[in-house]
Amino acid sequence: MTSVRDATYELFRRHGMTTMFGNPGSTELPMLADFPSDFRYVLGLQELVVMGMADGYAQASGTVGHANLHTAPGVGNAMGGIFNAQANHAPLLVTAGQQVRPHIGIQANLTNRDAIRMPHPLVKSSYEPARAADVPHAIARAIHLAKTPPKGPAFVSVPMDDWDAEADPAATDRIIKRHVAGAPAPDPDAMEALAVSVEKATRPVMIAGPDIDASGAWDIGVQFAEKQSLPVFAIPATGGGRIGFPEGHPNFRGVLPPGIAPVADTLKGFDLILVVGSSVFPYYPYLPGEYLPEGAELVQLTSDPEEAARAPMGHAVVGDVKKGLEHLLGRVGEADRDIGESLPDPIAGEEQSPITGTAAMHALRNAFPDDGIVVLEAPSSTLALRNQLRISRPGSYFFGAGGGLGFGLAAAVGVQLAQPDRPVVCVIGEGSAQYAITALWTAAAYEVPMTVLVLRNSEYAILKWFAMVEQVEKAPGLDLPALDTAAIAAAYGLSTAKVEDADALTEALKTAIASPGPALVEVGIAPGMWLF
Ligand SMILES: Cc1ncc(C[n+]2csc(CCOP(=O)(O)OP(=O)(O)O)c2C)c(N)n1
Repeated sequence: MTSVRDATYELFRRHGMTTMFGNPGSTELPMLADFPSDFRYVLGLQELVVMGMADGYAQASGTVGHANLHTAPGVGNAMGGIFNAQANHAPLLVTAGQQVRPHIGIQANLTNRDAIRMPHPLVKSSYEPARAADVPHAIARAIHLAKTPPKGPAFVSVPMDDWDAEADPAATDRIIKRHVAGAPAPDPDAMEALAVSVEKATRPVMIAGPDIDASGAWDIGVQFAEKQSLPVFAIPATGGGRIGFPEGHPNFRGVLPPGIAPVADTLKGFDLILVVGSSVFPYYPYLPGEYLPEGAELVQLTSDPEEAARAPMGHAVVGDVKKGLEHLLGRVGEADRDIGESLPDPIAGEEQSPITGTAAMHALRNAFPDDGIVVLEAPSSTLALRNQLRISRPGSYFFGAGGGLGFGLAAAVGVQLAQPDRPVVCVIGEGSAQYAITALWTAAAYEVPMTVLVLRNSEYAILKWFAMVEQVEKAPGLDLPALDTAAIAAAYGLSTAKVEDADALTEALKTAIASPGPALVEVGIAPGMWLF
């Protein structure tokens, strides 16, 4: 007899999903029984961490990530991470345990009484199979959905007595062998019209979004921008989970500001705004005004019909971003437009003590290896990092596009596991680090050689900036005195260093990046918003 468990693990094998991130409970143990030796289980100590690790792993490996959660309370803990995963378009299978079937009706302890509804608005699908024999099919369905654009998390709740039940061999065989190919190309007529618009435009501009990198279109985007002499901006940093264009490229013009009016202001003078692989736009805070500068037309190319439908202005073409850019590249001729000056080289700014966020990011620049990957969650230094590092390789930047803290440390573990040969540096505020601090335990326990750079400004600096924007005075809870993140990390088993000046920071980072195990460097920085 083939059990539901054996059939499901075979399904995972077929999809290359042999790494499982989880936090086990009694309701998950039957799934984990006789855990096959060709699988790797990565233990997270809390479900938000499990989600972030699986999210980073999925995005950086290009496979479907798998997060296995404890029943209702575990799904509850994971919800912020599920929110982030949908904003990141991270292809994720999220499974959760459930009480044995005879216990569900009487709502015995730990029953998830409405398992399907619980994660509902945040996932592409949410399902609990009607029969044990349907479990492999339900999980296959979730995997296919998770990896079909727009990618995202799909949820399956599995009653714990299902795993030892007998699978239907014929059905299982059919299900395991299925492929679902799905990255539909945009409509050729719409692409033809777009190509004509680009060629006709006097001052076109490209706005690069995260799906360029995620769809593997990095080089094609660069070739297209060069062929048509397009200046390129990145979408606002608040919502871009990945970088879509090399930020050290001569055509790169910077990161768009995040508010409605400032975006229109920055794009003044352009007549065609081509947004590729992004929503339009992940605005925040609310800074109302005109959405577009006068005389400008906007066209968005996105794989996500929902992103296309909800945009407040312009037109949209829905379809695979890589295929869309390939179409444009093949169709347009060379254009020699005057696109003005490249960005000046980043500078560290004047020395001061404590150092600025800008100086800290400059120090990181001086230590950052060519093949390095950044995972970022340092709100008041986000722009300083972008403007100092000018990351210019694909797959080298991951950011929690949803804005839910708890992504950074956890995702860094997953990214490093997916990319063991590339140095991963997680740059994180000391406040943000606390949301998923137990990810440090996983990094130490599994000898994940990532580096963590903690920026300590002893406050929630970004919230003080928001208080100014929102004209809020005397709000409590914005200071963080006496958080000793290095001491916490040492207790979890990381090697640690604490530094206060820029040169020492560069040296400490070089040592940490070269070290074979996980290492954390904490630096004191001045409070404030660091934009350059
Ligand atoms: C789950 C969650 N809770 C609360 C917030 C609100 N929030 C946004 S930024 C921030 C402060 C981050 O502090 P820190 O990491 O020290 O960075 P800094 O602002 O000082 O740069 C908070 C609490 C959030 N984004 N997500």
